[in-house]
Amino acid sequence: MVSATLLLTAAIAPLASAHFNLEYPVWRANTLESGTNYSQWNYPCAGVPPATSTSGNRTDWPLKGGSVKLDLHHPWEYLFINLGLGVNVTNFNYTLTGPTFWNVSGAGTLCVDLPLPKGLTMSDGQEGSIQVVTVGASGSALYNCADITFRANATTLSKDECKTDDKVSFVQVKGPSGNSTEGGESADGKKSGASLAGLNKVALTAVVGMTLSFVTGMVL
Ligand SMILES: [Cu+2]
Repeated sequence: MVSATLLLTAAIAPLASAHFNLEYPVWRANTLESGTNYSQWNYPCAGVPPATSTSGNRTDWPLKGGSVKLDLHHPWEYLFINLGLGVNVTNFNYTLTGPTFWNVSGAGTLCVDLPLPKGLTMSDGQEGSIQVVTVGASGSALYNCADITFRANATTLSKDECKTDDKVSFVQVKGPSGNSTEGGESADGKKSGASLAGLNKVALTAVVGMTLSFVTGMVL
């Protein structure tokens, strides 16, 4: 005989563990912690202000792009990872999952090395923020941000630190060009070369139109 309390606990547990963690670069704050005013439903950064010179997290990130590590708790989501430049970013106008976004399946760790869009050259000490957006079945989005400083001596995470779980995979949704590796237009109209380090290792099926190409066994 299972008690009503136990059943209720079992029903609530998935909600409590929902949403996602931005593990790297270190997020602005733990937006899943109770007792805060943060909510991942809030655009653009879950209600968490950016790091300042005296408070908050700011991670050194390589000049040409770096690692992004997520702990995903939902069975699937559409994923957008964006970059904005400056100390107090208001416009996350570069897409790092470009030219469109990813369709992610499976809960668990997703870790990828993301190159910057083509033509975007950073110098040592420049600041920016990474915004991670996930969209679920309802069309509502969840947000988390991490503040970064571009550093010439920063490196991507090691292979040991940056492993995607076997049960997690993603598909890059094709842009109108039908070729996800040749870049597209970002919000500000600049070319965003979407040359994904990881996807380049995989033979993508070039299909014209808004179609999906399945990527399995991502080892990044
Ligand atoms: Cu959730």
